[in-house]
Amino acid sequence: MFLLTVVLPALLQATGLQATGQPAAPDHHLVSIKIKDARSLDKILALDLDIAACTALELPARQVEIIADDEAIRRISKAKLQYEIVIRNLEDSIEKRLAAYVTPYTLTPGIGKGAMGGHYTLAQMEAILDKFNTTNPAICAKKTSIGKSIEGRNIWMVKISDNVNKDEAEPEALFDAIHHAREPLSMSTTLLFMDWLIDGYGKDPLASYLVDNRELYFIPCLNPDGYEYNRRIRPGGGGMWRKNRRNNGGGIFGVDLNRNYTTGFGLNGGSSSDPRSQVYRGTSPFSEPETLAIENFIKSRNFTFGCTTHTYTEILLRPWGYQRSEPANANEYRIIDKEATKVTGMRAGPASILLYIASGVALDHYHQAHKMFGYTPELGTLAEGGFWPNPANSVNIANRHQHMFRTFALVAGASIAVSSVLVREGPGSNNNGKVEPGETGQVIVSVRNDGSSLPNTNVLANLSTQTRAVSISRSSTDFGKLARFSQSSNVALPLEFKIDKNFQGRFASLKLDVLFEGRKIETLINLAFVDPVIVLQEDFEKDTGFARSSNDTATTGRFERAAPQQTTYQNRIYQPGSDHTKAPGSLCWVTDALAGSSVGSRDVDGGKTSFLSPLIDLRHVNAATLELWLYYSESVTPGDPFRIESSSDAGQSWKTLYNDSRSTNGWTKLRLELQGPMTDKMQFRFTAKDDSASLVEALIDDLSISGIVDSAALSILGSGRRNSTLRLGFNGKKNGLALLLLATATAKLIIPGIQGTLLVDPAKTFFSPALPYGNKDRLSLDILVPNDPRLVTQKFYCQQLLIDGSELSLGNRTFFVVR
Ligand code: 0X9
Ligand code: CA
Ligand code: ZN
Ligand code: CA
Repeated sequence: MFLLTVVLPALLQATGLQATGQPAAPDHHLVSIKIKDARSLDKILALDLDIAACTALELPARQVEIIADDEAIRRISKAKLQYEIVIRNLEDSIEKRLAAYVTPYTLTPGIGKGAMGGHYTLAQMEAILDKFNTTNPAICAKKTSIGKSIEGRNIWMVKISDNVNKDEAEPEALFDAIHHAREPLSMSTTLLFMDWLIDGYGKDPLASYLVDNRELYFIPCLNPDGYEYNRRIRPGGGGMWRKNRRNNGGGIFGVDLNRNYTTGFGLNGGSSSDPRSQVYRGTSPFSEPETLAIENFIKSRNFTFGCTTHTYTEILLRPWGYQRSEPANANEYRIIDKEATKVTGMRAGPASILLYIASGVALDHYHQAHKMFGYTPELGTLAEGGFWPNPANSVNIANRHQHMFRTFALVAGASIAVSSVLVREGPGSNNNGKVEPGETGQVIVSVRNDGSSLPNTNVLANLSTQTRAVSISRSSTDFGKLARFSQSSNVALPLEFKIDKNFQGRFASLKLDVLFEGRKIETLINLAFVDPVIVLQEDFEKDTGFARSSNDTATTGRFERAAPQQTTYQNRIYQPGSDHTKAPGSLCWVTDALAGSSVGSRDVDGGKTSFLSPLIDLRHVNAATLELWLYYSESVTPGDPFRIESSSDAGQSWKTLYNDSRSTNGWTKLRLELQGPMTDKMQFRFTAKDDSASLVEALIDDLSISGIVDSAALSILGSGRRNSTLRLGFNGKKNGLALLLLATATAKLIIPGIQGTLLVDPAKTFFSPALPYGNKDRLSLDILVPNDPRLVTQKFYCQQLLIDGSELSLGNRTFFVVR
């Protein structure tokens, strides 16, 4: 018996027969069909083709990707649709592609490697769920079966929360995956989110908060039969089975589980009554044990949120699916969309409007029958491997969508955010727009709840001072329990502080904490009493260590430092014919400088492209801002955003400073405030991407960093690479002289008659000739790093000695390392 069950499927497969006694299904091809107008989409839908992905309908270059056998291709061509076979023999081609990845890979160290072409098998998923539980039983429950599939497999559910075996009064969210058997990434992305919660508990503040304050339920494989079937027909990955394994008779199998829900069942042509169809809805709502199991499970709980994950297209869908309109609370959905897509810039909207009508789908049912928020993310792109991405791409896709999962878990309950923090002069001030020594200042805080329930605690704002000369006269605002999807501000009674009238400093800082449910959102408030100055300026005419990222996924239009050529499309200049710097400047960072020979050539395509600054030491800069000139063109609205991020830990984590899909229609100056304490590992990243079919061009030029610095400041821009330029920015005094101290060792010496501290070892210091400031109060000096291998890894410490008449002062110490 044992032998039979193991050998029989393999034998049947070898002879081209399946266990049903039917000949193996013919291979499929990936076909892309152009949509010229609404009628051609209707035509495609009427042909009942197997749709794999669909570009959002409002885009100019719309297309639908179809999984088609030879017979389907004949129907497409008979219908006179314009099509292209993108991948022939899809399954074979995927299997080969995945087999080429011999290196073992893990999604995270916590989750092992996938045995199905890098994707997890059902048995592996079960083992992973068991491991989650055994290593962390306090917050991750044992897997529980919510029912059996049509072939008798268990449908597993796992709960993650604190006091996990108790039913607590915490907001509940549901995450399910694998409604469709061929969408393994929906499972692995969900498992990665679970892993992050469990592993991050007690370490990561957000993971800990979510585990402590939510009850999160996971069903990572709703369709185990279909999933196992794919493994049987394609053990190395690449199976194209979508539905469950219902025997419809006549050798025809499967019901589309995502057409089998009551809400909208069978309406508006969004499903099929033909058992052969890929969107066969079944004989009645919940005719299938899998959908019935999840429905009964949802009825037994009190969910406010349901995320039912699919692949692919890289789009976020919400109700309605079955009719072309939005539900009454579309505004609440829009608030969630905005946060959920912040990291990826994914397009979000009603499924029926963005894609096509699909009826009897889970997201509509979650919304209508269970009053949940219902979302379907469609993860990944064809370029990344479609339904069966390579391991490297899977890791990428799963990681970049984690912010969305975290957002969903958050908005299932209260999700408090600070909308704005404004500082203005208080009563009795001189009304010059600046809070100055001797005056009172006010802080106006606006907070909002972007989530679907009241917080458990009141929301408080607390003002404290970081500077001794500032005293706080009103330190806290109580916003009460902020209602769901509401905003509030303390404008009627602002927080108040006073600055000592004898305060001599250039700069003071305050801290504002917004507190709720044991969480804290910190905002630093900078008060400047002198004007900020430019510390570093970069026109990109030389190589100062800015470099393109090695993680680019774009296939064309990647960033380079070059002189741009003009590109025009429909009378609009997408790429200007010159940089922003005054002549003789000519270079800037641009997404392929050459003019495209035709529309869409040489612009960003097929993914993202980034360039990064070198690491910059900005510890001496207060209230720092990044200024730059941007020229951004995107042919559709809303299109792909251009993003600027900062890191204070050498690129380990990033904070978004700018994320906007709007075209700038010319060179535009951006001024971006850098929050938080500056470090010696500051870095900036600039990213253009084109996930949708549109024309994208981005150019950056004339960048500068400004802030408030003490006397004799010195800043360095450069990678330290041999033969590259190091740019030194000196801040001093008009008519003064700057001396550069360059040393190989540090010290800490007070020298009588000199202000400040000597921070380099005088015995190991070189002095530059004196540099005259003339009629400016800043200087820029470029040094070419010598091409001397003996200097590699040598660290040089630098300090400015400023000579201003008879006054001498020493500034901050900074450094560079030769590479
Ligand atoms: O068709 C589906 O079930 C989903 N797409 S998939 O390619 N993963 O099969 C989309 C469901 C919701 N979409 C619409 N109502 N259009
Ligand atoms: Ca709990
Ligand atoms: Zn799907
Ligand atoms: Ca330039």
